[in-house]
Amino acid sequence: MIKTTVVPIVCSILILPALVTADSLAPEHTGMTRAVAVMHPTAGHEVRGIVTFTKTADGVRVQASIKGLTPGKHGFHIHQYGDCSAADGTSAGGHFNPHGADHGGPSADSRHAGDLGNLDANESGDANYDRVDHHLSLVGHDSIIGRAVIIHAHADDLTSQPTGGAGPRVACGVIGSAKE
Ligand SMILES: [Cu+2]
Repeated sequence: MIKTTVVPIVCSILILPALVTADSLAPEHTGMTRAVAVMHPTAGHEVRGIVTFTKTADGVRVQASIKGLTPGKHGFHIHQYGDCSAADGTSAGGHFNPHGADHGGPSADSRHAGDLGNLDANESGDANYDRVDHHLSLVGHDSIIGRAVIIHAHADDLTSQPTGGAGPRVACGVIGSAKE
């Protein structure tokens, strides 16, 4: 009688920690489904806002709400390094481009992973952006976590190499994991 109850208890004590460890290392638990970048102005600018990245069945939904822009289009990219320490934002490096592709627009077949196109600010300098992207990932080798979102002073022409001629950087924000 005693043995039959003790053995299962001992077994669960030994096996449970092993199961928990294996489970937490499983691929579905190492990923994340939401990320956020809080955009801060570079020196001499007043551009601020929030960019969120949400994993959906169809891709990663990118939503941005930005203020303080000049009216019109502004290049909007993910850059390689999550380093906004330089006053002009250049510490974020070039476009995030893990596959060595040419620069292009967001719907181009060949583009940098970080090529999100343009924000389009209204007369008040506000811009909203909402589209589902098929090149971005929140996990693995191509993960955008820990990289930076950059907003530029000028429009991205979507063709000039390697940056679309978007000019100086007016805001920078590091992409971090967010609550699901
Ligand atoms: Cu850029």
